[in-house]
Amino acid sequence: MENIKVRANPNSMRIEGKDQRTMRHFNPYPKHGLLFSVFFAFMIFYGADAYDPLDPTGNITIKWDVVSWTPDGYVAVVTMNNFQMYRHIMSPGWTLGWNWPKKEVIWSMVGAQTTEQGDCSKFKANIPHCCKKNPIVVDMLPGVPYNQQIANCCKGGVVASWGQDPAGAVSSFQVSVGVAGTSNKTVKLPRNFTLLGPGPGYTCGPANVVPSTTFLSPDRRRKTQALMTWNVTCTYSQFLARKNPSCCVSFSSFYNETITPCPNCACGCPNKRNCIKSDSKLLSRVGVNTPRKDNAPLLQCTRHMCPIRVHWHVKLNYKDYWRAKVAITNFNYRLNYTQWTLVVQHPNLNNVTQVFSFDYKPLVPYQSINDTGMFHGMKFYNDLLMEAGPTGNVQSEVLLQKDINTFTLKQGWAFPRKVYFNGDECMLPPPDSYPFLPNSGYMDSLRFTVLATLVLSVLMVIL
Ligand SMILES: *[C@@H]1O[C@H](CO)[C@@H](O)[C@H](O)[C@H]1NC(C)=O
Ligand SMILES: *[C@@H]1O[C@H](CO)[C@@H](O)[C@H](O)[C@H]1NC(C)=O
Ligand SMILES: *[C@@H]1O[C@H](CO)[C@@H](O)[C@H](O)[C@H]1NC(C)=O
Ligand SMILES: *[C@@H]1O[C@H](CO)[C@@H](O)[C@H](O)[C@H]1NC(C)=O
Ligand SMILES: *[C@@H]1O[C@H](CO)[C@@H](O)[C@H](O)[C@H]1NC(C)=O
Ligand SMILES: *[C@@H]1O[C@H](CO)[C@@H](O)[C@H](O)[C@H]1NC(C)=O
Ligand SMILES: *[C@@H]1O[C@H](CO)[C@@H](O)[C@H](O)[C@H]1NC(C)=O
Ligand SMILES: CC(=O)N[C@H]1CO[C@H](CO)[C@@H](O)[C@@H]1O
Repeated sequence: MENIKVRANPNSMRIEGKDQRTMRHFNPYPKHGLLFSVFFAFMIFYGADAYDPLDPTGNITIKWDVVSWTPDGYVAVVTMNNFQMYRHIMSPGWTLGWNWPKKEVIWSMVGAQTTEQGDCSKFKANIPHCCKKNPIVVDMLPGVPYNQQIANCCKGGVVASWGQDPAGAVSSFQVSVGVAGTSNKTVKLPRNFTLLGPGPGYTCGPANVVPSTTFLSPDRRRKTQALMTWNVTCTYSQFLARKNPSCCVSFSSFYNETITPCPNCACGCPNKRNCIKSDSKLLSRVGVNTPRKDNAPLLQCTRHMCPIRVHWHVKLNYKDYWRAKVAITNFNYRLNYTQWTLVVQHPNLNNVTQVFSFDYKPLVPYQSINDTGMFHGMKFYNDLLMEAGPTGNVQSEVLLQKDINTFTLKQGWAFPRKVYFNGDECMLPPPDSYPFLPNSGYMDSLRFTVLATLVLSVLMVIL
């Protein structure tokens, strides 16, 4: 799969020079040019800030609902809502930490636990669940006894993305806090929230008291209200999560034999030290696929050294439609991607007619621009992207209706502007390396289409 041959064509040098120029002037957003320039300026100044242009309001909100006051504190239900459209928290799940402002302790928890108890030597009879000033909480694994569960708990910290599965985009636990305030006047909010999910990347704001949540009884006939509610909002920044991208994109087309590979070292070449060749004998060893505690990957050696490659192939050009093929390949021998998502930005996604073998959902982050969509696997069919190897890929085709005014095969128009895998932006090849239409572009592609159609009809007659 990985050994993509790029045909070197010395005759194309002159043409390439010319096209590079046009490519630089090619603006995929003619109408929104200013908007995007302002936006890029913003990105340069606030590069480290957690702002995702394709999901501008994406966040994880952690809500504490005090459901009862106790003699020395309170019981709260903590609910984590993942409002990010396409960034889920995959196994091994979230880790949530905070600091107690005073001498609070956790008497007990339901549906989650702290990783350490800390020093509870001050307590004689009842021993708290956790006495640390900075408790670190993790979800329980599925299958804990029923009396240790609450709704939306015990999923091993796995939380779906809002765009893929709103019902699964929530995780909850209950905490009983002692040596704390016992009324809405005396309670002190926990501080300095940290969220790992499962790696770094999230930054949490301060807790803020918000209007109390109202709950509807299961029969929906009675409303109850939390005694007090506070919210914490956490946002993700890929920049904080990792130095290098974690995926890259390659391109090909029916109108040019060139395959534009992922950029070299797209995901950082220091990885190369520990990579493993796809024909290595080590691969037949038992345990080579076993995930590590620290999630360290075992990558197949490639020129890009990315765990994920997304390939976009412009496959066919019909009269009113065109068709692209999308393939995602996993190069990590130690990771199965569950509930993976692929986000693509392309101006023609406003006219997606059919998506084969993936689910598709348009994302409309700005009311006026419908150019972004999310692909994800079909449940029980290809929502699991298997570890590197012969089964480590998923693929689909997309049929798009042409808008005659904008459709073109020139200047790389048919390739995506942005690609995200699991919420992280993938590195695209440099624009001047895109497969481009031979000079007599339109006629050639027409001839090719006619030829291809002819061959296809002949084949169909024969078969
Ligand atoms: C968090 O996301 C929700 C849902 O998109 C949005 O309504 C809310 O304003 C966001 N909060 C912040 C602080 O961005
Ligand atoms: C607090 O978080 C909940 C989701 O957990 C959200 O529905 C609510 O709008 C938030 N409140 C405020 C004021 O942000
Ligand atoms: C929270 O973090 C800030 C600095 O990051 C620190 O000054 C402050 O003491 C911390 N608060 C608590 C309660 O630990
Ligand atoms: C605190 O609770 C009392 C009733 O127990 C209520 O009247 C008051 O508005 C609450 N204050 C806040 C800040 O929620
Ligand atoms: C991936 O999933 C398959 C099937 O569920 C399993 O056999 C394999 O061990 C998993 N691989 C990893 C790396 O977890
Ligand atoms: C966006 O485009 C999709 C087709 O990809 C269409 O189904 C959807 O209705 C469009 N949404 C808006 C708000 O234009
Ligand atoms: C195919 O595209 C490449 C650029 O990636 C270009 O160098 C080459 O000349 C193109 N081939 C033809 C036949 O035009
Ligand atoms: C050819 C075609 O269907 N064009 C439509 C593409 O989508 C835009 C907006 O979503 C419509 O206005 C076009 O008619």
